Amino acid sequence: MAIKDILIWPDPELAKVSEEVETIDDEIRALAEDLLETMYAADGVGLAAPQIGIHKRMVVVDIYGSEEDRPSGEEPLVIINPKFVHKEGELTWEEGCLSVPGEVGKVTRAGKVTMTYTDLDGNEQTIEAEGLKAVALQHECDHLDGKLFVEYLSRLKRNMIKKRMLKLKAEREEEDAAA
Ligand code: GNR
Ligand code: NI
Repeated sequence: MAIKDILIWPDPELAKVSEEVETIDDEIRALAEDLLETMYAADGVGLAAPQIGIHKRMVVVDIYGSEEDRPSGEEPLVIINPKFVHKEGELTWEEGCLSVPGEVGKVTRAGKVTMTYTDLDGNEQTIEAEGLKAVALQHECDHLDGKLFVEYLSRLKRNMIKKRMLKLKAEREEEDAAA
């Protein structure tokens, strides 16, 4: 298990389309552990593999954000090769993204979704979700297609965010060079 660095937008790695997972092996099980650990360390409610530079169609979601706050019986979702089979309604949510730290923006997505995916045991699963869970599933799946929530914002807002992210990245690079 390891906490991985999360890529910051804009980064060409975040814009790539991720590849289907063919077999669930030790590498995939280790990736699931890393995604969960990295998500919890960053206080996120979801994380997609491409955010840590791994272009596989795999995401984790835990809308409770931490193991302490999660009701008993609920487990974090480890989702492999997700596909939406149904979307309905609309829901506008103020979204953030661990790859766009400190920024938020309103995004309108489907309000209710049905998704199929493969779990870590190789079983096909179907889940229905609404509210934050539906938002998070759609946000994470967008990452697998190289899409971030900033793409739903106005060009003006997106450009302001891009400037701040470039500044943040430059500052971090300076810190790393000094270390
Ligand atoms: O932690 C996260 N919070 C969040 C809040 C509103 C809508 C979507 C999200 S997902 C985000 C974690 C993340 O960036 N996943 O890719
Ligand atoms: Ni995100």
